[in-house]
Amino acid sequence: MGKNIVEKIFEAHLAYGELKAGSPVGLKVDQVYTQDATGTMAWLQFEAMGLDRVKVPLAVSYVDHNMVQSNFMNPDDHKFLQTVAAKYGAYFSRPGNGICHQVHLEQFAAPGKIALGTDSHTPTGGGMGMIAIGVGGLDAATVMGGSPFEVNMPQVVKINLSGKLRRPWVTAMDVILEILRRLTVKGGVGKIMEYGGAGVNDLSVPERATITNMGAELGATTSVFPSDKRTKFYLTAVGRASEWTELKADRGAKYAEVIDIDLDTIEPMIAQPHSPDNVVTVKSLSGTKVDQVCIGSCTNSSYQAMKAVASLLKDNTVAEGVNLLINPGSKQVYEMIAKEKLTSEMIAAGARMLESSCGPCIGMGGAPGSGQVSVRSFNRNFKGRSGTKDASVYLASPVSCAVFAVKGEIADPRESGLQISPFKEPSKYLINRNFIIAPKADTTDVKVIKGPNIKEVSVKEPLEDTIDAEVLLKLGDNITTDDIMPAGAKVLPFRSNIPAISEFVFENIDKTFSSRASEAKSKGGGIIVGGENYGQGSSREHAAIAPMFLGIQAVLVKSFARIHRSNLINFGILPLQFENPEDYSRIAGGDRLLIRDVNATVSGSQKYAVENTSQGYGFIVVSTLNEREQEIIKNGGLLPYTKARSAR
Ligand code: MIC
Ligand code: SF4
Repeated sequence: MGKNIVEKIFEAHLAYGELKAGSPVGLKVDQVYTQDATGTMAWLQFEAMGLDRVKVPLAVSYVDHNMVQSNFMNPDDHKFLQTVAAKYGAYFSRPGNGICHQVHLEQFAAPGKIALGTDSHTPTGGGMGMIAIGVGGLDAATVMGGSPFEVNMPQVVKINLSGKLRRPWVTAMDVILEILRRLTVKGGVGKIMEYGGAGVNDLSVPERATITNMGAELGATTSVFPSDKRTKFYLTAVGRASEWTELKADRGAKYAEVIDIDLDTIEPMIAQPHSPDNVVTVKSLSGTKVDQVCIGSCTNSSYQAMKAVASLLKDNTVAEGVNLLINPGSKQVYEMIAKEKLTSEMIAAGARMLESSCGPCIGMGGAPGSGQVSVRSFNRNFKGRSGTKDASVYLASPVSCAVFAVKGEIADPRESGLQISPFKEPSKYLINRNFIIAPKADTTDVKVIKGPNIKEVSVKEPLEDTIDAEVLLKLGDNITTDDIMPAGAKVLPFRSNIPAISEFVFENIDKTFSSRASEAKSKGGGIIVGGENYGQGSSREHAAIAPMFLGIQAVLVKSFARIHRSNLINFGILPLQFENPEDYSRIAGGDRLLIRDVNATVSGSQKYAVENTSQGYGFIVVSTLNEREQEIIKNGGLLPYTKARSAR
């Protein structure tokens, strides 16, 4: 029987299990990478395992998020990450070297491999024909410690591309925005998007990477393209031709679903506030005044994107009412555009050039003003993520963004009257690895340096047999990890300090949450109730560790996003779902919920009888834990579970 690409890669890496949708499979992982905002926890957890060296063929520690350095905390984290990488045999990508996903694509991504990253946009590597999956820090640490990575086998959906993009005004960003419009932020949950069809050939690796990167916003486990002559061309151009292998689906390969996209029909698209799937055509918003434009992020900061932007800005001026911020994705991209005098076109037009880092995408600077309109070539526009709660953030391609910056308003780029020079994919990129420190064989003399803000990882007690807890918060659908555990310049410096960061849990939704939770902790703890797709967005495990620290026992929702569900389990919070979604509307904030025989139910029927003792009625909730997850939950999380196993 013909195989699809996902089956081929999974099969070649299978440690245990069966490639049957929904059942757990263990995979041998080739590469693991961390970024600084999630990496400090991941590396502290790795350190706690007591091993001498990482047990994966390649590990990389990147620094790209916490770059504002308004005090000692960020640079202390950087020093820790540098020394811990040196100690345990990982590469270190120095601050300034660029956004992890862009650098990884340039330097390490290779077809046919499996990579994990402690960041939800790790699927960027899918543009290179690899399976690249975003995970929580503890999952990454366990895999670096030599365990296989366990995931429930996703369904494989084929996105069948035909035709050609109408360049230069229509870009890969418009393709993924159109897919988000059709499928929504829940459309990819439990699925891998595998791209195929004749239209694949029209897209370069960086363009494919834009599409797989933002596949994260579909909720998909990952997305992957074939490895073909365009992949070979790119790998050759970045000096890694020997890492190319061909990878394509067999004729007759089976898919759970096939979605057809004709590239010829794609128009410039834009996501409106406050969700990446709230997509319409750019044309339909023509005339909307713009205050800020940001170009960059791991989605759209390649050489190709920057070159297009520079060419549009050439001999133009950023409109009077607009601030334009640009962050090239990597030092290599930056160096290359500087050499070609493209940065001078940007600067001359009035762009404010930022360093190669996440920057405004995660609210590390570049917040828009009150009530302002900001259009960004980024991937997420959740309310408040920019740092300004009442800002209206839109998402569009770098080309569209540059047009808006010059025009001062949203305008169909095709009718803007601006010029853009044709782009030819370079056959040779500038290559400079001087900001990547390679691992050394002998690490005995390396000392790991931890600043005073770096605190040990908190651990939960084993699961209690009775949960009698208060509903501390009742939320709607699509709650993001930015809602649960906000990021931004104020909060991100506390990523290595759980007691301190816990004070910010749900801060943008309910300022009293952390104090109420702390109060409830001694009286049985708290429960959070939510709707569909709870925990969508980032991989930050702080959205589970901090609630755990505050005494949250269970999260009860209609459905979960994948990475967040795993993070809850890893930190011992019971992930529960309504058996009958209609019971959601009966619960009120402040109700007390009572569940008995929790341990037996976790390893038995997984159907829990819940008593709402405040309102006096009962209902059923379920969990869908596989065997390993059941044991993890009972032990109080993955760390105590691992300890218990190794003590056996
Ligand atoms: C994000 O885009 O939200 C982040 C910041 O990159 C997160 C990781 C984090 O919270 O550190 C992600 O996407 O996983
Ligand atoms: Fe960084 Fe933004 Fe990409 Fe997250 S989405 S990795 S914050 S650039």
